[in-house]
Amino acid sequence: MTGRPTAAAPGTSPRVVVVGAGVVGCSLADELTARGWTDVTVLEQGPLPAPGGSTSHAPGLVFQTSPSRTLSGFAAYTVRKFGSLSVDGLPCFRPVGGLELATTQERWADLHRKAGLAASWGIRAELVDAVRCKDLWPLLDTGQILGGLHTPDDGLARAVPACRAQLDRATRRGARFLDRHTVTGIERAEGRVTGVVTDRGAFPADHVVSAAGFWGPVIGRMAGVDVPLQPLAHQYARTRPLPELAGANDRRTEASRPILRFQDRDLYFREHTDRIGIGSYAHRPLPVDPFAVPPYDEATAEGLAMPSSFPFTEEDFAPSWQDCCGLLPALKESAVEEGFNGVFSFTPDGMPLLGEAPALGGFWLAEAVWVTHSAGVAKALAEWMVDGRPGTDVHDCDPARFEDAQRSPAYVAERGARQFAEVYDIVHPLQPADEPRPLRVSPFYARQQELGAVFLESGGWERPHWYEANAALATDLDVPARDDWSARHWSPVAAAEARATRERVALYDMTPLRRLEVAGPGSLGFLQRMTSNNLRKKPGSVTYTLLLDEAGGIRSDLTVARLAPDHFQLGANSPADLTWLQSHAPGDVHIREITQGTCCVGVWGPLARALVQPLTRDDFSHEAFGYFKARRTHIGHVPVTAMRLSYVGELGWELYTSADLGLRLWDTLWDAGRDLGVIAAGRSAFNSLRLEKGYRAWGQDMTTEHDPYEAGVGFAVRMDKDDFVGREALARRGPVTRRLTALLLDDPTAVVLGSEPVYVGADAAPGAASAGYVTSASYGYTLGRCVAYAWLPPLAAGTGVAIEYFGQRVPATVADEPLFDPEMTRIRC
Ligand code: FAD
Ligand code: THG
Repeated sequence: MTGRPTAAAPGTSPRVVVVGAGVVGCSLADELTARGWTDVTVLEQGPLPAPGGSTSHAPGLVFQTSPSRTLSGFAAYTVRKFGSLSVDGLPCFRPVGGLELATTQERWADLHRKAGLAASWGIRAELVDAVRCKDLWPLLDTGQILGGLHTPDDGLARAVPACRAQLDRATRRGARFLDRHTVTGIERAEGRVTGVVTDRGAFPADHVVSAAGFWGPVIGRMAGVDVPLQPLAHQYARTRPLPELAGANDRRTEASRPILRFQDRDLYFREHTDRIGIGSYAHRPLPVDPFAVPPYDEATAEGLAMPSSFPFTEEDFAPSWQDCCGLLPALKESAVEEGFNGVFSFTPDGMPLLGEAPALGGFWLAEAVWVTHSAGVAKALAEWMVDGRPGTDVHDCDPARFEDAQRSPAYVAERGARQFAEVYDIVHPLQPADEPRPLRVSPFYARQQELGAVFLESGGWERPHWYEANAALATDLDVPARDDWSARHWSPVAAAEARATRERVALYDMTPLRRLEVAGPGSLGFLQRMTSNNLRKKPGSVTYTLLLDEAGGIRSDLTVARLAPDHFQLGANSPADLTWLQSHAPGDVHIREITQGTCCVGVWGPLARALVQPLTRDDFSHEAFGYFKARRTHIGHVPVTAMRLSYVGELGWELYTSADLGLRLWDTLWDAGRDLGVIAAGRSAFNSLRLEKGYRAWGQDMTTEHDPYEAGVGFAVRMDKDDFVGREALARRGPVTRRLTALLLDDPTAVVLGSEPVYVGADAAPGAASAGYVTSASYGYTLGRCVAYAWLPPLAAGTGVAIEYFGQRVPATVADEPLFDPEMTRIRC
């Protein structure tokens, strides 16, 4: 309901149709009816209670810890909820614990990192030695095991009973579950859904939720909505009964030993009474066309157990069987008794698709969701539908997160297959995909290549992280050596680029920065209402401001340049900013994205004025062109919009022009800067400089879960201006109980990267609950120390804390902000 009115009359429960009665559809019906939306119809093509989707055969392993805080939170809720549900006297979740094994040094190090992630997100986890691994799993051959990560609260979800428990409860509250109803069409009028057509009649609806699992793209096509997921088959096998397990498990509860992961061989295991179940991601990707999957009756008539289960391809499993026998020698005397290739969904970035489709009001997606995350996803979506926003930050699940260029079937297929292959890989947070690249490039790309740019990818864009052409500048710098992990996708050349920016001048490619144009007579009033700062200023002014939600949470931070009375240019963050603004805009306001077709270069450093002034007839002095001002001008032959601001905290301008003139702009600046020692600088230096200056990165440092005051951007809120979204909630807010806190690492050679747990109090024991977690971090080359921002309870400057990095406690100190140039002397000059 992102701002759009629902079609239901006030006081009545809107009519919701959910497509699919897998674990997601059943959870959602439960969560919606629990919130008073009782007019819920769940339509399912197969027969209940096991209609034949991915849920019907899911072995139900729930490992909660993930690099994503959002996903870990979803999983924790699933554990709590399923643990409280029971069917026929048996709980729907068995907390047998989880055990991840390391057989390589790299994995062992990674499990230390993972223990840190668990602590950051509040999940119990303990590193254990090989002996303890064998206590937990007596069938293990410990010969090759270096150690394990034991997570006592992980376990087995019983997916089909969990469906039944939630279905029964939702039914008691008024929901209907209609099986053997195949959805064949989605009805729409004036940009909203109005109903669903099935082979057995039509169902009018105010909201339709596609919880159709890997059939999502099929339902999406009926609604004219892209559902960027790729179904892939994944092998699951069960052994014959093992004498070693005879009597080990209760036939009803099936398992007692921890769910087990052997990621170095892409395998996982669980018990089925006296058999072992084995899942493998080791095989070649096996993509499935969701449009070609046979319906239930046809599939079962052809001998398939269900539509989502394809015949086991033994040759794909054979190498894994050897690995299984190596790990669990008892298997040498056994064999696979039955197996199948089960289908489920993979998205280009591995995250679910959760939220309202931007193009169709009232059409919601809850797709590409694991059993693990299902209850958490359902809760968030139900909150979003009923209250207008989810209770936790879900921006990285929003279907609007993908750019147009990331929605092609070819892209989704390639990236989906890669996600499959990487499920158990050790993936560095900066690690880029290999294909399809390059996809989006700025007009400066050719020059960047000539300068030896090392590109990483984000949002489809090629982004230089540093330039090998600057390597010579780094040779005389004393840059601390790094450990193997933090040295990946990094170079000491970044230090030289940061230094050149602080001492001379550098060009930064800002083309991927999302740009929106807002125009029309209602523009000022609209932007005043949508954002927190006061924009009622003369044309030519730029304002840093926030998009808040109704609860006062930070949806985005923007720069807004008033170029003419009714014409604004916005510097934005995610694609969701555009859809949010568009969904609220009155008829006399036109919003469009101008990122594509334009470009931007940041010219920053103490010599920026010396570089730019000779290229223009306009006066670029501080008096004539002040800080946070904008104007149209020419740089040589190139018409530009110049904005005097800098995310790196130095004197300079962002220069915008159309894409066709971009190369000319770059060359003009480059030639003019030669005598000044201009360099091109990349994202690695950029991130370091912005953290020294204390500038927050939306999505990483702050999200809708945070209000502006705790996030340290309260200066961008003007409570005394006209009313704006979120104002009321901010007026009612309580005292600040946590703060985005600047930390400086004490040891000048230490680094952390982000998502690490932070402990307060020197005596915090290993395994103790962390006080908070790092949001972003970078070495500060000017400060000579690593800077980390972290969410923590309010702490006085000077307080000592410890950040856990690969199991080591790294001392750090709470610092006053900003760490660099608090007087703004470098930027306002
Ligand atoms: P589904 O269960 O597929 O439900 C979607 C439903 O929509 C289906 O019942 C389908 O019939 C119905 N539908 C589709 N089209 C229509 C239509 N046109 N009209 C009406 N109804 C329609 N996850 C874990 O968390 N842990 C695990 O250990 C795990 N192991 C797995 C092992 C295997 C072998 C596989 C294949 C998957 C595994 N998964 C696991 C993933 C997990 O099973 C799925 O992600 C999850 O079950 C998806 O649930 P869902 O409700 O979204 O989809
Ligand atoms: N440039 C432009 N737009 C942007 C960004 C950008 N929009 C998205 C994102 N980046 C916004 N983030 C910031 C963060 C800080 C500043 C600018 C954009 C900044 N802040 C000053 C400060 O906090 O001292 C000025 C604040 C003020 O005067 O109100 O410069 O990089 N175009």
